[in-house]
Amino acid sequence: PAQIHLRDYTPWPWEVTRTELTFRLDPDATRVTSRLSLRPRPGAAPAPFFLHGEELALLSARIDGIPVSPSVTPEGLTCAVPDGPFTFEAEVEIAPAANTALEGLYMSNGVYATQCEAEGFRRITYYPDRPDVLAPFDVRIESDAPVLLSNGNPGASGPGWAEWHDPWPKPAYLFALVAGDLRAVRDRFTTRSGRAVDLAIWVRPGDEDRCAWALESLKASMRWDEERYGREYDLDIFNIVAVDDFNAGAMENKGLNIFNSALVLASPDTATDSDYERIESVIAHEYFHNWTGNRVTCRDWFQLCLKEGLTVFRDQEFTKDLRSAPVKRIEDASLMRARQFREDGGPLAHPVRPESFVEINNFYTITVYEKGAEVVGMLKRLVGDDAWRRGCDLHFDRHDGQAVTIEDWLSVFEEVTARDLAQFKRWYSQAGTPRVSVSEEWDGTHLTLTFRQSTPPTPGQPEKAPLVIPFAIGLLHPSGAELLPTTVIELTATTETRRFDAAALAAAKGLDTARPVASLNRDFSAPVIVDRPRTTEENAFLLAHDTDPFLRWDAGRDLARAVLCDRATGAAADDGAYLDGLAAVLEDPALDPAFKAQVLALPSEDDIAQTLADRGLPPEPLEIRAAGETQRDRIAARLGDLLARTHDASATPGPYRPDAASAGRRALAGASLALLSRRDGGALARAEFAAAPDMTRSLAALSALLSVGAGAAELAAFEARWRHDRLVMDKWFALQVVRAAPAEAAATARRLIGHPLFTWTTPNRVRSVMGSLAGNAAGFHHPSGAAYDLYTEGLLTLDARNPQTAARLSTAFETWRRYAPDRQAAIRHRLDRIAATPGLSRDLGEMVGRMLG
Ligand code: B3K
Ligand code: ZN
Repeated sequence: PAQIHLRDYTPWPWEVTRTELTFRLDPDATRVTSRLSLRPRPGAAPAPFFLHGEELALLSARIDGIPVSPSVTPEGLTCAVPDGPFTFEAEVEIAPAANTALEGLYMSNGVYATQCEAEGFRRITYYPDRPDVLAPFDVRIESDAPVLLSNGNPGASGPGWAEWHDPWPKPAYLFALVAGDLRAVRDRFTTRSGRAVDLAIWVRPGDEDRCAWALESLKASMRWDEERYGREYDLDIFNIVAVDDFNAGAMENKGLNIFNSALVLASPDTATDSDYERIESVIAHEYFHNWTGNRVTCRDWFQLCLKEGLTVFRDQEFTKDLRSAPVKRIEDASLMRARQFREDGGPLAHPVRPESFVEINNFYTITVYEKGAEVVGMLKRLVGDDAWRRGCDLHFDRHDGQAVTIEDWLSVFEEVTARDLAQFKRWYSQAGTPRVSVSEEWDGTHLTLTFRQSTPPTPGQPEKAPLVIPFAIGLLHPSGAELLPTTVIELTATTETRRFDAAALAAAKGLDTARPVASLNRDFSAPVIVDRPRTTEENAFLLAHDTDPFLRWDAGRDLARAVLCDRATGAAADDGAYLDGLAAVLEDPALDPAFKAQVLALPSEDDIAQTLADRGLPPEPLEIRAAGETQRDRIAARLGDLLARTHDASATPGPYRPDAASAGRRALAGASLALLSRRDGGALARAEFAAAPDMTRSLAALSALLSVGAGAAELAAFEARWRHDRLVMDKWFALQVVRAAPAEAAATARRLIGHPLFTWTTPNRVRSVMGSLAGNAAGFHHPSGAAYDLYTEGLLTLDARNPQTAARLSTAFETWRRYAPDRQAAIRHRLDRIAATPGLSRDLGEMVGRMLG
């Protein structure tokens, strides 16, 4: 399959001035007629007229009303066209009910829905399916379904038909259509300039009572974007539809967002606190795309991070404003370290702006999204809050209605700051996680810090150049007082040195001169690995005293990591300082319960595996699991009474409320309960499960029970109660696999795949079993190889139906080279088997090829 390269970009030689579509909906034979008004783009070089189109039956085509016979290939059509403006009309037939790939027009529980990003519109009709071709759309839908929706503002309608007009020129990837028996939960929002906007969330009958939170979140997002970025909504109506069968989380189609129902529907008895937080942030993310993505879009798919990195950054800011900024920063940094560093360090590493691809859907990655957001955050830190806002305003003013590039984005900041961002731009083109090693010299009065940056080679990029790294640091006096408040050092050369007069800083505070403790990369100011091993004493000190909450958490995490690595490699482990530090955090009344819960969590098994691999020690997943189990037992034994008090003090009496403070208390209660279960065999968890007032506590109790090998009766009771509820059942499927003992994980997953409620056609259900198996590291990598086999079979079964989701799940194998030779061979064998399978999709084929690379 062909590689597409950024360097080959050329604009399309025509412009579409209007797109008119008519849909006559039928599950097996939907007719789509299209009428495109075209004119040559001024200055365009002559080229053949080509329209994308895949899996379409072309029934007829006309140019300026005269029938033509285009030449058709599996990728599209070409035909001769006039020199000046002309219209192109086509009629095609498609079969939405047979579409299990969930790209283009498909059906979910009898509802018609679309997913066009990135290149799904070409499965609906012949079109220049590329993000730099923008047009206003007029859509007519004919169907006996009671609800007929498309983008933009509603036009005329009657029994069996409806028209929609979207005045804002948009690329085809933002097109959407929904039709079916849906119910609306409505509200209204008045923008600050006085435009009244009708809001509606469309769901299946029976789900109406689970929409309130999504609606609240939507209104909060609309308000926030006005206040923080001066951006208003621009249509009379904003629709959100929830569908059960969806490859991604949600999609920002203009005026008609389509969501995975798991990211819309919430009620206290069916959704957890994390679900509520996720829903709030994804509703915001898709809404924010209206400006960062829709009004200003991407020139080509290589620029994906232009909209995704920026929009993730914006939704992170939103969550920080609504909830706890430090806790959100810890969550985002953990995600980067757990998943993005892993991608950056393996065969799938790619720059935030990739330079080539086979299948663009394989590049909706944690690197493009989350590292993309980190790069935006560094830019903001470098230019400052004021220039940030002026730069964003200029970006929106200048590029409204355009499809632009990272160069365009950076140039507005160069303009408002008169600063050269050429070196900064390397963050977009250079893959891999930079390391900053820091060495210290103390001469009795001055502390000299030397920073050395390097980025390891990644596939296709053997040599790396130095980056601009905004590195936030602070200095603490051994008494715990802060000598140097957070200061951002801009590292630009491979080696940089900074000298601090610690004696003078101390004297200014009336303190004696003593060697300070450096607090490095505060607030995770740059997505780098800091190579400056901290001693146990330093970590304990920072955990107790740092003024930066992220670094306090990080120091605790470092203590835990060191203990777990020692245990997992059979070295003597001393957890005294770690346990003392945990106790102090739990006992500190000034700390936020959500923060305490974060400190109480052990690093993930994958984190330990990566840490060991970085030291040249092949990780052994079973040993890592055992190390964690031992450590949890020790925490429970040593801190049991404190945990019991913490648990009781974190109670949230009264009706469930999803706010951050209540959620934080429940998180701490849940984390304490899990540890306490190790002492009482699950007695308390059993009682809590029986009396659980909401899903958060029900699931926390069930999880605690399963992790101590109990909970069979509760699992059965849960199933009996929730059998009819697909979203709750996803949790039931997932939890059993995640909590299964290593030797039983594959068998548990196999049994669940045989469960009557399992189906390969709903991605959420597939992920709840397959994704959870990959998430159970000790089970996935069990030496029997049973999980590898099951996973391989699963990927192939899924690939035949839904290549995009299969390709995404295949990343479970991306770490294969970090393991010992026998395990490497075992995984390689399965990857080879997948690669050799006839009829493999382009999606999965590309992923496996890169992993074997
Ligand atoms: N833009 C969509 C993702 C589309 C996924 C295509 N494979 C959701 C989002 O990032 O907001
Ligand atoms: Zn997005």
